[in-house]
Amino acid sequence: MKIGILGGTFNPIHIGHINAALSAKKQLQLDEVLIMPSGDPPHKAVNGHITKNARFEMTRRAVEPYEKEGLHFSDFEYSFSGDTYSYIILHELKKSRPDDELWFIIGEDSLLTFQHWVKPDIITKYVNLAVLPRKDEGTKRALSKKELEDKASEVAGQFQTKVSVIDSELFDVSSSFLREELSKRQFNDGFSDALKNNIPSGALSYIKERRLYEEIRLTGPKDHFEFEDARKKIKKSLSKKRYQHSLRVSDTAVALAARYSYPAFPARVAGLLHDCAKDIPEKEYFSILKENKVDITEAERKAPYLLHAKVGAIIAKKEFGIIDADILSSIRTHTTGEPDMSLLQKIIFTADYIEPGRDKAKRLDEIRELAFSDLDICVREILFDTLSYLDETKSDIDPATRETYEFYRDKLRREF
Ligand code: DGI
Ligand code: FE
Ligand code: FE
Repeated sequence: MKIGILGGTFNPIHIGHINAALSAKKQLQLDEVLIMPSGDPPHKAVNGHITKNARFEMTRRAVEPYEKEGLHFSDFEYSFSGDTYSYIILHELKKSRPDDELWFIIGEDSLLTFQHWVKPDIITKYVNLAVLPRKDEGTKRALSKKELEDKASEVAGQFQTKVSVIDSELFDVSSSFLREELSKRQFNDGFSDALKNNIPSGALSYIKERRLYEEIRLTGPKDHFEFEDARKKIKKSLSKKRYQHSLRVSDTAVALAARYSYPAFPARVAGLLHDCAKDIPEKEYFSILKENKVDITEAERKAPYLLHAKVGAIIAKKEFGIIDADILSSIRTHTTGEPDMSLLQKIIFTADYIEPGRDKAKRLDEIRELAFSDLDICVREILFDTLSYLDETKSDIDPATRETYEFYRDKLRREF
């Protein structure tokens, strides 16, 4: 088979990458193209505090819909530890598929410096080169077609390999522009057209969920010292037991955030504040909610303690100065959940249930394990147990609790 290999940091992956792969595939009549994110390249710092895992997952989700067009995500380079110079990767790749003809897809800039790469002679022993021309971006030198063809022949001659210049429609996108654009947004914001048009939708939804590239501008506690102020304030407004529970939920939320590549600080703040309204007398809930024009369900009227979640979101905003929409939603839904929750909503919902001080619920060992292996399944199981507990105790069930259970039940059934 003829296989193309498109490597890169993909920070983030964009339509230009996808088109490059498709053009190379068409022109060289490749059977497939492997889209292969780099590990942590020895010569290049990865911008935007994006972890290797995040780049992988973004790329994997972006490429998935192009499977049928012959593009495949490849974790080949990811599985390497240590130095990941191209010559090592390509040698290993060739060993794993000795009968395939490999075409390494590189940009024009890389062709110009190819002679100075580490062991170019080894690279060309195993692969041919497919070169993507680039547009002039001002500072970068762009060659004329003829100059590029000449350079390609020179490299082909010097290393005794095939070098083909891809005749592709160039896409004027750059990852650095997209990073810049991404860093301007906050969780509440949608994506600009520039982002929607240039980043494949699978990658975009992952960026939203993990809040990648977002410069998280919290009001309220922004740093450790302000967190300490909030902690002291919460300590005063809650009973000792409830305060200690809040600290444990905060710590558990941070652990889950680390597990699911969500930023730690908003998780820590949301955990601390999730029960901030718990010790307000129930009759005040009704006036606070009325003042803020928030609807009350039938179940909440019968079991007003449920309202500490909705009231909590209001208190967090007014008394603790939180504006981050993700933190506020996670407080608002921490008791019943809601369908299609954000990652942080699921983290807080789960942390509240599994924090180490909890011992009453059944199956806690199993659920604690699930929390760190599959969060959606965990949320479904917590809701399943909660519903059966409410059923046994003949409590009123809030529609949100049931709808959330049904949402995750059906979602997971579809994925199966
Ligand atoms: O505030 P916490 O005690 O830390 O925890 P929480 O806010 O999750 O509240 C837990 C209680 O809420 C638990 O006893 C189950 C109950 N609950 C959850 N969904 C419903 C519900 N109670 C009723 N009546 N209806 C519900 O839909
Ligand atoms: Fe609560
Ligand atoms: Fe709680």
